[in-house]
Amino acid sequence: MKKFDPSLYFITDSTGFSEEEFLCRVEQALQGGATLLQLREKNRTTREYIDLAEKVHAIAKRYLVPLIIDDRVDVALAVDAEGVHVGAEDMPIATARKLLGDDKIVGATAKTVPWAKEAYEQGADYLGVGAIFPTTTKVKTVLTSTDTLRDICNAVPIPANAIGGLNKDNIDVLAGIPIAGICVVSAIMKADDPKKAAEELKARVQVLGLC
Ligand code: TZP
Ligand code: MG
Repeated sequence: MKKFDPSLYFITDSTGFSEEEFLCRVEQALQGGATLLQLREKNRTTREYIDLAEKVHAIAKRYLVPLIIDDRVDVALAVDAEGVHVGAEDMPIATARKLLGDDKIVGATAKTVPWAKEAYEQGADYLGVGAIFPTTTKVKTVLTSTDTLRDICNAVPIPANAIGGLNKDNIDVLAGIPIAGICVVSAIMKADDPKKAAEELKARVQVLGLC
């Protein structure tokens, strides 16, 4: 089984940034200690997605951080990324697994216990659970309670991460829930100083003993 550390999972959003600024922010997040990286692009052509993924992968490799591609198994294969993340409307987990093989990471979104169990049975390596708080990131989601998050963590043997509106000032609500980590977009992506933001989140995650 591939090894990865989901404790501070940074998911990107390049909206509004020049490519240079975006890549700089990704690198700063890794310098600040992000342990897992997801490239999440919604408005690019396949060619543009692959081009950006290659650049992001080159940076991630320098920090020994696995790169997960949101949604697009073809893009993950094209750049030999370490994995893919699929949601409810994306390719089925079992199909992604079949295409990527056992050595790659396949992550999935889960909002209920039955859904989480199904994802595990289909071969998911980790789960993203949320949104815990309302989010300003463009996504089709509903809120998931911390009780459901706890139930999911206890129902499956794979790591489950909390996601959605999380930042250093509100992650205390996760204390005592056996999550494997947190996923954040805005808290790092839109921070004045992404490196400092990642460092602060990492410290908070460690102090709270969340992971
Ligand atoms: N899935 C559920 S919430 C979310 C995704 C992709 C977005 C999280 O973004 P943010 O900015 O950390 O709230
Ligand atoms: Mg998706």
